[in-house]
Amino acid sequence: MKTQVAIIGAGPSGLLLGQLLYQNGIDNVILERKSGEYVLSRIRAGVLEHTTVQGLEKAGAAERMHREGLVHEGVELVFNHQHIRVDFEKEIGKHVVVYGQTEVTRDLMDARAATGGITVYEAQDVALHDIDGNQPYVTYTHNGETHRLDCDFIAGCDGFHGVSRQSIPADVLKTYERVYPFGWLGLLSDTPPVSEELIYAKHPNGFALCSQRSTTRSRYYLQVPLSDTVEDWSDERFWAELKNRLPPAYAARLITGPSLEKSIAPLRSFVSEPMRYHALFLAGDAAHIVPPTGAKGLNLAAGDVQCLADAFADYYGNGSSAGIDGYSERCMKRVWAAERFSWYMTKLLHTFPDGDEFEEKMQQAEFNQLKLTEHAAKLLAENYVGLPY
Ligand code: FAS
Ligand code: PHB
Repeated sequence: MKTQVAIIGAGPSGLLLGQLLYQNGIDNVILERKSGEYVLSRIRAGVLEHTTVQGLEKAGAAERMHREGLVHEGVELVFNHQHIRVDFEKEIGKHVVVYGQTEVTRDLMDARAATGGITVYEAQDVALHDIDGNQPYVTYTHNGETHRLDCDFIAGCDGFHGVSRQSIPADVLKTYERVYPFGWLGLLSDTPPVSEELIYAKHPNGFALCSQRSTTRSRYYLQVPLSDTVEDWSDERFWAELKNRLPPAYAARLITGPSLEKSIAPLRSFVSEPMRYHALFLAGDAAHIVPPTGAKGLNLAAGDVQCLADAFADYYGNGSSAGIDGYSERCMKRVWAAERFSWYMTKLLHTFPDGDEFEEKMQQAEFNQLKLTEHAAKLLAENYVGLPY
């Protein structure tokens, strides 16, 4: 089989890239290790920046998001029961849309199926070949048979544990990493959200986040030690600890119910440079990871992919390689800005096991800055709603 761009991974990055390439008349094939059902079963992000909304509109996959997504014009920060509301519309005249990654993925899958785009699910043993030569190709096995996919370029959209980043020689790749000494225990429930807007709460016991998927489905998170497992946390224990960490007024009106899903995600900041190696281009979690405190992971991926689609459109449409040659440098500016913001929000709102009283005072002073100075709140709003790609 031959195509112009071979895409590895059918998460949001791969699917959005596939759609944007289709819109530009660029042939592409997606190879995904798991089944479509498995990909949809993963509960992840919930907040879409305006550039991600634009990407879905360009991909022809925004109709249900506009119909069902919830426009949020602000967010609440609670610091040991002191409140701040950061008003996006007042500070920067923009908003975010709350719409689950699962639904984004479903919409992109449906849009791709409507175009007849080829996605090979359960493609095993994907391997990249001749990426620094003049005849790059990918091999994989499917239903016990080995296949070869010849291509001009390979887009590594296969996430943090994928094969693409590992295909770049170690002496070429530079990586940066910070692993945080805690994880997030997430719970999904068919209960009405405790508040209209998201609440990021810092408490001596640890961080808590109140998010949502709709007016009847909520998503909550608790900071937990890395040694904890989901089995340590019954629904009852989760709800009781969430109430501990929320201000009394919210705790009193929290509606609890059975969990639909519970999982623990580790938190790390990670960047690998460059995001291009000859015919191979990395996008999304394959290239970088952010702690979810800044709601950036999915949105960074969407920004990478829009850059990459523009670059391929320039190459195939105008014969210019300026976009693909400048891809990594252009993405890195936004990636590092998002890494900084996600690290900042994580440092501000979590209780660090090795933190001392000085750290606590620094967190309180930072929170006071947000409460008392206009430009601090404006800067947070600009970063949360999303920087241009
Ligand atoms: P993904 O990891 O989503 O997709 C990569 C795809 O490639 C997967 O389907 C995988 O099966 C496939 N793949 C991997 N190796 C392969 C191989 N060798 N061959 C073929 N296919 C292969 N972000 C937020 O903004 N907010 C959150 O709350 C949040 N929570 C998260 C919770 C967890 C547990 C995780 C892991 C991430 C979370 N994220 C969150 C970040 C997440 O949303 C990512 O940013 C987003 O999924 C990035 O999308 P992709 O780059 O497509 O990577
Ligand atoms: C979510 O709804 O899953 C979510 C929202 C905001 C975050 C992280 C996760 O910062």
